[in-house]
Amino acid sequence: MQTAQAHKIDVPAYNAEVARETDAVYKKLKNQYSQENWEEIAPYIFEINRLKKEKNAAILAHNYMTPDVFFGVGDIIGDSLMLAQKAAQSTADIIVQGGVHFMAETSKILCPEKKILMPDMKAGCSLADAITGADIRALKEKYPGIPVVSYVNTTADVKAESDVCCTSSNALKIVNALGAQGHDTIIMTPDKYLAQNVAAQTDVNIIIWDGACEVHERFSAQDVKDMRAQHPDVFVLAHPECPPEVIAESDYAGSTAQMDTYIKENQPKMAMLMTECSMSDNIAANNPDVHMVGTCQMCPHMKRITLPKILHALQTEQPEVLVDPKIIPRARQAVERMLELS
Ligand code: CIZ
Repeated sequence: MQTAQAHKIDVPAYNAEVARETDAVYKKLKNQYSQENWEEIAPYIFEINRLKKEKNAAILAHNYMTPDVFFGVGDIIGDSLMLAQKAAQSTADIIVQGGVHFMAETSKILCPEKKILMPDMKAGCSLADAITGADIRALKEKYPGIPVVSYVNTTADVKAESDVCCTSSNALKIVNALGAQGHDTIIMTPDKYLAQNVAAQTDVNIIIWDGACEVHERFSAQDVKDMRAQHPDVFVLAHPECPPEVIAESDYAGSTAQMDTYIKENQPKMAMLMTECSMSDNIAANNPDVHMVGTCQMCPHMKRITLPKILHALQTEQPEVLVDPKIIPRARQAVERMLELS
């Protein structure tokens, strides 16, 4: 048996059965893990996948999970909203959230009957931390009648106080739909850059909250210029949580799901993603003909979710994410309103 230091977890040794069960994934990830690395990783993948079946559990793996988690144990992969929606449709009793805490709350909001496990409760988000339910109530008092649109990267409490949620892929649609309903002004929280990027594309006036993603705000327009100087043919895709000057220098702006689809469908020869590092690794594994280059930024919260912690959560069925049942219906209403409007 091997032991993971973080949680002193016993896993089977790397043997012929483990190799057989994990070989298909390793073939995909050969460029990312040495054989030696893989022999440490594969027993966790094997044991997690075994335990998932035994406990009727499903693992949600966000696009920012490392490739071992994303490809090795993820049952549902994608962006946070899609993960929560598919979790609600699944027949699993237990959901393990490969992602950050607000995502686990979103899963609980959409499937309150399921047990939602969070492998590391400290996996937070600078955007979710940037605003509280009390802040939204204060905004509503200050600007009566102005609808509040909150990004899905928020706590359940914030969603419950908001009129409608948005994702980075549908934010513009939601704002324009509210505009078409006669609202010439809306409040957008908590991401100032997403709000500025939407404001540049709409006539609706946007009151902007001062939050930012600690990962995406680190990118600069100079990063793009430097990469183009080295690789004039590079195709640059940026996440809308990046500052507007980064978006202006890029060839395409979109959510993680939109970037993924763009690369799949267009197969640029060379691409750079202005987003979290693991997204580039996962895209590279899925698109071997696209040469991924450039800089990326690591999210320290996403990187808290590791195979040993996922295994520990599954074994102990802890820690569980709970949301106040009084909050759930109102938070769900804001998510459902978003789905109607988009
Ligand atoms: O909602 C998500 O999953 C995040 C954090 C970003 C995106 O673009 O998918």
